[in-house]
Amino acid sequence: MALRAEDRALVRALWKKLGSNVGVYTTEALERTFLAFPATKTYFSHLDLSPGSAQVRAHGQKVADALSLAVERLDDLPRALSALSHLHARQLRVDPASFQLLGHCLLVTLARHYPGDFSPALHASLDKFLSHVISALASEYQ
Ligand code: HEG
Repeated sequence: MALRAEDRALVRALWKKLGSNVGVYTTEALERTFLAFPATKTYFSHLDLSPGSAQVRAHGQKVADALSLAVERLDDLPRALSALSHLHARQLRVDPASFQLLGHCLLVTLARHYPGDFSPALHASLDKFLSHVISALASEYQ
């Protein structure tokens, strides 16, 4: 489903509000993913995954930067994320089904930190945005 102008506006406004804290929330989303879906930890056996780990925080910041790039390039997501898709598909060999799990945990994290903003409309728009990101990330798997 295409992102409508209203979806883009809501996602961009939320991202503006998150400001420099995007990495804080992606890190929490990663921690939730590892707890709720422990099989995802197998890809990170070379990292320290203990609570508060600096390595998880550093990885969370990388994921945050990729998502912020996606917000900037909503019209061009497959191209913006093609190198990252290639990396996950060919080198990291991450099961693309796990992208949904991280997306879900990010949605929960943002809902928890921004309860007042999290209207059904924002929920729906963020869900669509994350679906677009996930399908762009999955594009190099075919
Ligand atoms: Mg991935 C590295 C983004 C889901 C496993 N991931 C990365 C990097 C980025 C990124 C930007 C760094 C790339 C680089 O160093 O060049 N990841 C990213 C996004 C999403 C995602 C935007 C989904 C929204 N990744 C994801 C999931 C898994 C995973 C669900 C596994 C369950 N990513 C993974 C691994 C690495 C990256 C194992 C390498 C980590 C490292 O060795 O530092």
